[in-house]
Amino acid sequence: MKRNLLALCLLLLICSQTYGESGYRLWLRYDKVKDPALLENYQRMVTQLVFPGKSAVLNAAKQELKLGLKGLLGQDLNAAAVSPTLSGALLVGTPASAKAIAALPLASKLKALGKEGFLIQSVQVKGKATTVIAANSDVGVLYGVFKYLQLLQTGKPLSNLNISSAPKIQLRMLNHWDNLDRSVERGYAGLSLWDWKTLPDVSNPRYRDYARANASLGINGTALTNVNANAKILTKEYLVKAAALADVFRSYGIKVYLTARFSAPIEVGGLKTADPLDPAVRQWWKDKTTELYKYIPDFGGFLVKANSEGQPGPQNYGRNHADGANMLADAVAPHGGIVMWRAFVYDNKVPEDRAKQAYSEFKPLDGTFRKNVIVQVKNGPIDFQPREPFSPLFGAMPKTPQMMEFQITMEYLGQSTHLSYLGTYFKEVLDADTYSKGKGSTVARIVDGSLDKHSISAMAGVANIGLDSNWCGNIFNQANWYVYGRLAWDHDLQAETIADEWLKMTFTSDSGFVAPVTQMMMASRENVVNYMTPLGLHHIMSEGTHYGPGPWVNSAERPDWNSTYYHRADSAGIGFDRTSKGTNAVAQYAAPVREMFEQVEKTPEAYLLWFHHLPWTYKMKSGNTLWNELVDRYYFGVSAVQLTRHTWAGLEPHVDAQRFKAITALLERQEQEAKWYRDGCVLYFQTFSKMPIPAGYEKPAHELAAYMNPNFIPMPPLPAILQ
Ligand code: BDP
Repeated sequence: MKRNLLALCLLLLICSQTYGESGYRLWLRYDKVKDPALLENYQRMVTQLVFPGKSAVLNAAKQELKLGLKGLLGQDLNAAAVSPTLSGALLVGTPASAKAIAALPLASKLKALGKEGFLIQSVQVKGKATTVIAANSDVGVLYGVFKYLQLLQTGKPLSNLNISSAPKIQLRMLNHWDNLDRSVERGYAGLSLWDWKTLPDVSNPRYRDYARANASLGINGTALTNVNANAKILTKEYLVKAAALADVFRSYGIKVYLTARFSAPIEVGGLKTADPLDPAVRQWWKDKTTELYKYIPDFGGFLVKANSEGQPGPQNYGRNHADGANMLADAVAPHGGIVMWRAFVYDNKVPEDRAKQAYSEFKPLDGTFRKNVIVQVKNGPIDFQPREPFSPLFGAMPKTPQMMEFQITMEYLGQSTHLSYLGTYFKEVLDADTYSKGKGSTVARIVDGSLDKHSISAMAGVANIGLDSNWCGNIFNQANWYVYGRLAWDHDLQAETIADEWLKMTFTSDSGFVAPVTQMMMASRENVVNYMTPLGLHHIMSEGTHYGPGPWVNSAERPDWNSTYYHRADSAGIGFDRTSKGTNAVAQYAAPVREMFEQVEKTPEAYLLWFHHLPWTYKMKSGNTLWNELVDRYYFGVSAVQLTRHTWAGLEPHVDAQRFKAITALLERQEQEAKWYRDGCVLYFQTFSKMPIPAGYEKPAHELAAYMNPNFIPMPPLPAILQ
């Protein structure tokens, strides 16, 4: 009997560890504080919970706080008191929910925090040392609670607190490219979380955990469905399912948005046309929207991809993007909804550089959109490449609010197998100066609405989340969800600070771990750029899957899906001439950015081949020829991944076995695949340059033909015994 019990306990322990260390808990692990002195100090500082109020959001906040305190400090506090009676009380709420907060002199501070901000402050209440977490709204309280738990998770002091924080951007969105059959377009972490079959009857607890994770970052909107939309989502059958999700998310301050297929009036409405100026079509959208708001009273609005990559849109009827967007905007306006209209448009029938097309179509429409339309612009002019200059649309439409679309799912950066921390990428774009209104007109200031004084502002990240037990396919990809959310809240934060925070919450606060891994993360995206698309190369990946090298792709269904369209390598040189002598895409940027990209000597080398076609012997700043520099970068990218692997291998004592092994295996794979990109690209470009790979570099393992074979699989060399 005793032995059975022991075996059972052992089994339970193993199971809980297996599950626990799979990565499911993300950065909300709440394991007990390890350092005994710190734990004791925290326990002394948190003796009582004063958290009145009963709204759904406050209940969610309370539940989270209790869960966190129980896990981190081992304290099971009840929240019954209405006013602090002990030193070390934690007083939480709004002036409306907690009398003790209303009685504190916080009014002016709270005023500055707006709807969603919060403060965490050390105060005295009737002589008792108290920490107050206060906000103007219940959701602000929830955000404050997460911030407070983060302080404990990251080992920060709890005395003399004086924190206040408010989001710089109003709508902080995730875009899920999830289909109704649960496949996820460009998803690399398993099936969609949304189980359309069992909704609305079954509410998977995972929906709540998803909402918790988002709320911990301040994400307050989620577009549930793919931009390549299915009109069925707008039928009653699916609206009740979406409503069930909205019911779960509401307690975490998250609104639901849906993608609207432009031809829905025909496909599910039975009309003959979807012409946005047709009165019957306009009425259909109004009625549909009214119906929708019956199911989801706080529905956020529509996200639309129109006249892009074969999707229907207003241009099918000779109308423009504003006609289409405004029709939907009129339908949602009475309910307080908005329309996020994407500017990701290009057409191979238009004989113009693809990089110029979004600007050419949208800029002339500036000032013609309704107030509740926001134009959603991808970070660069092409398509989420490992590196792109910022899109010239940012700043070019001052009368129209523009939102950022980042891609968290790394379609072009190694998907879920390569380590590439996107914090540095997002910052590079947000901090870029467009000069649209002179120096200091950063992309971030356009997106947060401050530069042109817009009343709505938004940012979207294409989600990397799926049913995988660790949510993102790779533990390190959780950091990309995390950093996206943190920057959407505050784009002034540094990528490094956020990496440090995430590591401490996700793994451990040991500096022997955090310091080297932060460095690994900070370098990781540049490594990917180096072994995939150095010096401004872009869109040279394999066709369709977008995984693996494919600079040779030249027979895609559309010319602008060919790699050769982008790199333009020939015996004279390589690169896309977008200067005034070429396609003149540079003219879409404001001065002096335009001049910088026009002149080869002024163009940062990171963007060189994006804007210039240069001879193989062109002399680089390093003194190298362009060819040698290109090869150097490719090889450097691989060595940097080797270094990363090496660093990681030394960190085993700091990490649980399950996550250590998973990451080790993926880094090994990344190294093999980095060589695959490097060798495929270098050998292919060599057929034009006719120049040798400089001495000292290892030779590619195969001939070019092997890499060009679509069935090529990059594998580590077999152990001698199996060869
Ligand atoms: C491209 C993806 C494609 C998306 C498209 C988009 O390859 O699957 O539908 O972007 O953003 O990068 O609409």
